[in-house]
Parts: sequence; structure tokens; C-alpha cells
Amino acid sequence: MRLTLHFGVTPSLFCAEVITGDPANNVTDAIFSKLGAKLHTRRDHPICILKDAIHQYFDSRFGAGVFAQLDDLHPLVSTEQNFDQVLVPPDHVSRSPNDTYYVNAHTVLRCHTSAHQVDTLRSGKRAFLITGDVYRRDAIDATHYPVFHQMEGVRVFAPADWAASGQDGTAFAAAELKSTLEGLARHLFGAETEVRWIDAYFPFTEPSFEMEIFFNGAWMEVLGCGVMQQRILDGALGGNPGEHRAWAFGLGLERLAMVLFGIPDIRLFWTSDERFTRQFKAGTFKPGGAGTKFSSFSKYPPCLKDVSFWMPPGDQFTENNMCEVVRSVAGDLVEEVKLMDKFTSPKTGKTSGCYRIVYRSMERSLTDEEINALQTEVRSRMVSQLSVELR
Ligand code: FA5
Ligand code: MG
Repeated sequence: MRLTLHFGVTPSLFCAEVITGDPANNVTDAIFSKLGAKLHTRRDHPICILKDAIHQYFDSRFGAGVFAQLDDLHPLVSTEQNFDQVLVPPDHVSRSPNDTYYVNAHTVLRCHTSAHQVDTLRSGKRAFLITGDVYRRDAIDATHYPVFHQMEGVRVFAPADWAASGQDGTAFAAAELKSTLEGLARHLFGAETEVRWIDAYFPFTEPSFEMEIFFNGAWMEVLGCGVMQQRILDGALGGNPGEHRAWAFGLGLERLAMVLFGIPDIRLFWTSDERFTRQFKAGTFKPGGAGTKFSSFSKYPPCLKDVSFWMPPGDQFTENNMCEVVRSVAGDLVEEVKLMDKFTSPKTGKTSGCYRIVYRSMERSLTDEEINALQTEVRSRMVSQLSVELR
């Protein structure tokens, strides 16, 4: 099936096209309900405030409009765009249905904004910023959510750009990338911000780096970046192979926003609770987040429930699959799922797991009956969907 979807089509049609009977389909209702939310385009939302602050930095450093600003590219992409175009190898873990949401064997919910690098270069743009919602099957805790937002940046250089530098194109691009991103860190976190570079690996860049920022007493990874693989660039531009160079980066907006604005739990980005939303206003950003510090409202008590079970043989049980079950039952009422104990019986060879599920609403107190009903449903779905044997 070829999908040409646009938001604004009737929701029922849209749902039927995203949650299909295709054997490869692993999109859940909980994920479907987030599609089209576009937090990064809501003016007073902290994700949008951060996006605007980054746009403003690029406009002031390079000149207004030099970097095209795209934030409405569709999150359904082909496996070609998400993986092949950016040289993700055929056996890379990110292609696994344990990690990525598939609509069918050829269509996924993008797991990074790098899925749009090549098409955007082909459209003729040579410097751009792409912001979008990305989707990953993952663990559940205060900093992981199956939907988050990334901003991708790409800049292409021609030989004339580096001729005077005395460096080769790759060294020039890498140096320009680092100085641009160090400037961004100071723009966001303040002039005194300490930054360090860690060597990294991405299939689509060489060399590759991660940038870490020292903030509130700890080093924090905020982005991945590097010099775009020449094969990707040459393929996207046509023309003379090897003539141009480009850099690319991809940063996580939630992670930055949580630190800048003091937001303690990633679920808060999705709340419509006014005690959260009224604290953020477009146009109030100051370096270090000083203009926009979140003051936490009262926390409601958590409720802890453990579940112990024997895992089935094979790979049907994975932590991501377990989290998906919990999420589809409890939605944003689940704060964390953590492994407490795991062992393999020497006699039977069977593996036992014990997970603790932390339920907590950010908006109200939960009743015992409510939690018990959720936990009963989680246990029953673990049996029917994950083939575990409860202990
Ligand atoms: C990527 O997604 C690469 N596409 C980034 C990139 C682009 C590298 C262009 C080179 C060139 P990674 O999976 O590390 O890489 O994610 C990038 C950033 O997204 C991370 O540094 C982090 O800030 C954020 N991020 C990743 N996973 C999560 C998550 N589960 N929750 C919140 N933020 C996340
Ligand atoms: Mg990373």
C-alpha cells in the first residue's frame, strides 16, 4: 500500500491507514492518539519556545532565513527514507520492530528527523533546520517517552567556502559544525556554559560526535552530529562526486527543555493541566531558561505494583514489548517500569522476571480500585500478548 497522508483527512480514515491488519503493523492506539499533536508548532508550548530560540540563534548567526525552517514534514515515512537513504545497515537494531513502529513492511513512523535529510537536499535546500515528532518503542521512565521531538540541522559547503582556510573540506566542515553548536549551547544555556565533545558513531556521518553540556553539576548528552557521509551527499546533490561537504546534527528537544526549564517528567509535555501550560509563554525565553523556569505543582503519591513471571522461550518477551502493554493499558498514568530481578532456573532453564510498575498521575490522586483494575488488565494482557506465565 502506498500512503499519501495529510493531516486534516477524516480521523477514522487516518487511523485505519496507520493501524492496519498488516502483519508487520505494530502501531498502538496510544501512539496513534499522539500523531498530529505537533507540540512543536503550539506557540506557548515549551517545545515550541525552545524551537523558536534555536531558530533565532541561526537567524542571528547566519542571517535571517539562511537556514530554511521546516516543521511540517509528515511523520510517516518509508523505510527507504528512515534507513536506506542515510545508510543504516540492513542488520542495524533500529530497524527491528522491537525498536521502531511499522505501519507495514515499507512504512514507519520516523524514528529520527534524519529521515528527511536526503529529500530536503534534493529539493534544492543547502542549509536547513527540520523539527518534528519522532517515534521509538522504548522503556518507560521520567526521561523516555515513545514520542519525542528532534531538530535536524544540515549545512552544505562548496569548495570556495573552505579554500581560504588552508584546511580540507572535511576538517573545515567539522570545525564549523563544532563552533556553530558551541555557540548554540551558549545561546541556550548562557555565555559561561561548558561544552565537551565525545567521539561517536552514526552510520550517516564520518567523523561523528556527541555534544555534552555541563549543567546543574552533571554532563548531559544533548545531540549527535558529524560530517555527512560523502556518499549520501553526492547521491542527494548529483553533480560532481566529492565536490561539496556538509555537516548534520540531530538534537533532542525534550531533553534540552527539561533541563533548561526545570521540567521533571517527560509526560508533562503532553498534559493539558493548566498548572503546567499557563507557565509557558512564547517570547519569554532567556539564556539559561531564566525567563521560563517551571515551578512544580504538588506531586501526587505513586502506587507501586510488582509483577513476577516466567518468560516464554524465544524473543517474544522484550522489555519494549512489556512497556507497550503497560502503556496501552495505563497510558500516561504509568511513570516507570523497572526490572527488579531476573534469574534463570538451573533446573528448568526458564527465565523469571520481576518488574515494578510505578503508577502516578500528574494531575490527581489515583484510587486503589483504579490501580488494581489497571494492574489486573496488565497481567492478563501479559499472558495473552506476551505469553508469559505469571508466578
Ligand atoms: C539520532 O537520532 C541521529 N539521527 C542524530 C544525528 C543526526 C547524528 C545527524 C548525526 C547527524 P540519537 O538516537 O542519539 O541520534 O538521538 C539524538 C538525540 O535525541 C539524543 O542526543 C537525545 O538528545 C535525543 N534522544 C534520543 N533518544 C531519546 C529519548 N528516548 N527521549 C528523549 N530524547 C531522546
Ligand atoms: Mg545517542
